[in-house]
Amino acid sequence: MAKTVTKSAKKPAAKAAAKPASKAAAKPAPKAAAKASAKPATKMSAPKAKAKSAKKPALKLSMLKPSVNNMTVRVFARAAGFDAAETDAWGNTRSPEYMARNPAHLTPMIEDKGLPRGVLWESCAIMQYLANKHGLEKFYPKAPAKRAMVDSAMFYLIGTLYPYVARATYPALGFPHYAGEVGHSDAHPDKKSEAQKAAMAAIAEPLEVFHSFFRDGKPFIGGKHPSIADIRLAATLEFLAVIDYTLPKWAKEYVAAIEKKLGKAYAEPAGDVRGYIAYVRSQAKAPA
Ligand SMILES: N[C@@H](CCC(=O)N[C@@H](CS)C(=O)NCC(=O)O)C(=O)O
Repeated sequence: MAKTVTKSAKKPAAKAAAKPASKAAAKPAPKAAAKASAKPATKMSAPKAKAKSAKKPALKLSMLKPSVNNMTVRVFARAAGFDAAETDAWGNTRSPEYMARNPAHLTPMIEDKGLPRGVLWESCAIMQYLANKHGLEKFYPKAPAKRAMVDSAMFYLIGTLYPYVARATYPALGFPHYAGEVGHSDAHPDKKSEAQKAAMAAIAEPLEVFHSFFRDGKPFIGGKHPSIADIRLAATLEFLAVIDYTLPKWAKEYVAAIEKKLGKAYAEPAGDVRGYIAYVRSQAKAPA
């Protein structure tokens, strides 16, 4: 049975990331195990099924619980049945040890001996690599044309939708802005608020593109089953709760459908993001 173990690299002090209560490790039912339990438990069939389900690919993941970039890979790892060991990198991403391995100081990051530099970051690249390596076609189709649509949706998300989401939500989340942005500067708070509102207003258009173009009447971008692009999109939309963004009806139903389809594999990492959002909102409301 696949399992996901979380260990803390460094105690996140009083930081908010510590707040979201992480439930017990999710144990997704891997295909082989699920198949096995559906079969009558005869002496003949049981050992075979056991042998099949015993070897789940191991995964070493450095992550931050409140982040949707990290939630993406955490959901994927659970849904795909990896035996994932998660290390909480809160407060540790700029340490000399971490920077020596990952000069971009980013999470999520996986470690894998097969990689030229031993590590890999960027949520979409991690999912693509793991899906390629383990032949997870259900999440990442092999046929070039179908795969291209998943890739296009992910690049469009990272390049266009996510920057709007970040500009709109990071001030409320208490996350730092990128250098050069109004939110990062010492501009008047009115100017920062204007930029935040403009970003919020800009979200609707690319969001609709995911619906009308990429889903194109299908339940998910991946068709009947959520692909890695769907996991990436659903996780991204989670951040919008912090600014009370009104999602269109289709998007609410879409996220609910992904959560229903992936079950605990989605709900547990989403719980960490939602817990963090609930925490920052409670702090914002608290009297000074
Ligand atoms: N495009 C990247 C974004 C990764 C990212 O921004 N990670 C942030 C957390 S949301 C991080 O690890 N920041 C720590 C740091 O910069 O030190 C992805 O999708 O993985």
